[in-house]
Amino acid sequence: MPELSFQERAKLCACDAGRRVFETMARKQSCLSFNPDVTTKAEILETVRQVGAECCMIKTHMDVVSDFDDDLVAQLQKLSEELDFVIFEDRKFADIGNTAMLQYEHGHHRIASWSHVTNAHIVAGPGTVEALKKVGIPLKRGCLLVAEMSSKGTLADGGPYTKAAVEQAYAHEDFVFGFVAQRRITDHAGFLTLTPGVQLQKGGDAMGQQYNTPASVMAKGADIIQVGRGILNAPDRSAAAKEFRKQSWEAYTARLAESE
Ligand code: UP6
Repeated sequence: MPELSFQERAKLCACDAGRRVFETMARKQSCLSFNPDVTTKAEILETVRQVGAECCMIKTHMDVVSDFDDDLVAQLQKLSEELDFVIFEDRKFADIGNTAMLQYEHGHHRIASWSHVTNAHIVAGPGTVEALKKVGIPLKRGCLLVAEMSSKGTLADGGPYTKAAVEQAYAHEDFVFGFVAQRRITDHAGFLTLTPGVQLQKGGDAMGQQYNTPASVMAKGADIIQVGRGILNAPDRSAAAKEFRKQSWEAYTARLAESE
């Protein structure tokens, strides 16, 4: 099947937030999502200001932020407009439908009210995503399903579990627009693949994370490379983000050229 551009794929995506992601990638020429996994509001905003211009998406873990408040959300939203990126709260919902729905809409973080995109595990069965969708659709939100993980020994490793994620995505295309996965897992061009576990050199950390390079994950069908410490711990974050952006965008354009 010929490889389609992100603009063309936006038209095949049935989810409002998903289309916004594809369109942002095309407009900005960026396949880079950065996760500032830091624990204070000031550090998050500082790092996003440093690298947001290079990114199509900023992925957060608000439950690690000690001083989370509404002002952090307001400032992040403002930066998302100024620097043109989509906000993705990596909540990895995994509970029964009713609980996941409450967690998405309520509580300290009220994720659905500000995050364009969130994600979910499929371990509890289809009820999780069905319930999240009830909250997310009226707000034009979107969801990625965690189909494969980057960590050593993961049970989400490409077998029947991963296939079940694809089935759940097809059943909810207006809300689910893709996967967190290590490679492309469906031919449906309206679904997007976001791949975490990316650094400029192959390797890992001391706690089971496994890293591949931008070019190698893009060759396996990643559309967005998810990078955290590869940028966060770099001596010049902005320069590092530029390098990740360049390497992944070049791999994307090469993929398009090869399929012509
Ligand atoms: N993440 C993974 N692997 C997965 C799914 N999600 O690493 O399979 C998330 C982590 C972290 C980020 O929760 O926020 O992606 C990776 O960060 P790092 O680049 O600093 O390892």
